[in-house]
Amino acid sequence: MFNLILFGPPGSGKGTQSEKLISRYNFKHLSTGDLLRSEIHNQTPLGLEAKNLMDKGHLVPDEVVIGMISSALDANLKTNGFLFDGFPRTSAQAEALDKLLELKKTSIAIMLALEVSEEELVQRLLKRGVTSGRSDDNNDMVIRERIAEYHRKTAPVADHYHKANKVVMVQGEGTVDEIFNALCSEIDKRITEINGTV
Ligand code: B4P
Repeated sequence: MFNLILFGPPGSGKGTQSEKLISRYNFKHLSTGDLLRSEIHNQTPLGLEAKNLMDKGHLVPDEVVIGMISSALDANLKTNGFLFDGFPRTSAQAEALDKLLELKKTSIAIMLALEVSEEELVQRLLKRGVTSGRSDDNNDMVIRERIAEYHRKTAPVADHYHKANKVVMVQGEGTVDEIFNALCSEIDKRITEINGTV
């Protein structure tokens, strides 16, 4: 199983690139943002709690997202790899993910971290807010709070994987195809290393 984390601040293109990557590599896509929006759409108690936090630009509690990921892993054991998009977002989530994967006798092969400037992030999210109907995208203050949450709680997650030598930084500004090609080249390199042909 080849498992990868697509990492980066809100609006860095994780969702955009994930769609293309799953179609090329046939990974199982696990996006905690999508899973939470589906709970909100279905008006479940979990969705109502999550919406309240997401609309303020805050993260949803660790136990909620870890529970969602644990169920999703169990439901997809036959995949040839997972693409984690927007997860893990805290150090506690990263530790939980390592343990869940270990139980399944697998691990993270690589973390690809998209680098995008703060002004570009804000512009992209405001632009998406015009058409997406996402309430966390149409307010400059909420977007900046999401970016602040990222610096406070999510950026340290990269250190966790740095220690294991699994992080590769990728330029996240440019055309979608340029960024996609850079991501594919890093994935292909890692697959080759793992297969021991280098
Ligand atoms: P997410 O759904 O994960 O999404 P995101 O951070 O908004 O953005 P992403 O990086 O996927 O951006 P995208 O590709 O779409 O999170 C939403 C919220 O859910 C969080 O704030 C949090 O509250 C909660 N949550 C989710 N996971 C959680 C967790 N694990 N723990 C706790 N809480 C959690 O791109 C954005 C825009 O940029 C798009 O409009 C796109 O078209 C555009 N774009 C993409 N690439 C571009 C490029 N190269 N050039 C120009 N524009 C580009």
